[in-house]
Amino acid sequence: MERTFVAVKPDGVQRQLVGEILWRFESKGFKLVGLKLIHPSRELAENHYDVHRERPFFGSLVEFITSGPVVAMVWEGYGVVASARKMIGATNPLTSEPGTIRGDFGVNIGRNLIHGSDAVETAQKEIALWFKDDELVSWEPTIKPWLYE
Ligand code: 3AN
Repeated sequence: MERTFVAVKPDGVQRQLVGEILWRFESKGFKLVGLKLIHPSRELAENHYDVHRERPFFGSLVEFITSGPVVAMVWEGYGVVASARKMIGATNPLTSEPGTIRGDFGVNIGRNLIHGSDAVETAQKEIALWFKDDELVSWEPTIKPWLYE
């Protein structure tokens, strides 16, 4: 069973899209196993975006992600890493497909609302960076939903 890291960025929180975004992942059938509101430190933001350190937008990216609270979450389910990326949409919201989160709610690449891990390995690293072990909860629904064969 896979897990992925998803974060509603400060623009998504301030535009009050947290409920909408949670709803999309819940109703798709993924299981919430971690959730917190956190104002990220510069150190956390720089670690999270380490692969972009040499990119021209690194400074403004870190500035933005540390500018306010972020909703950090971990979702679990079969194929959740790739599926979450699909639900989130392309990096630039102007070209993200309608029906995706960025495609439905965004217009600017620097304000693209949400982050989702790009691969299973990245997800493991990001989950470990943002969450302590005891902040993640493994649970089984009492009533089995009709999601899987
Ligand atoms: P994604 O979040 O779709 O995986 P990445 O990993 O390529 O996209 O980029 C990480 C973040 O950096 C994006 N979510 C976006 O906020 C920002 N970013 C990427 N490319 C640009 C760009 N050309 N100009 C400004 N910000 C960018």
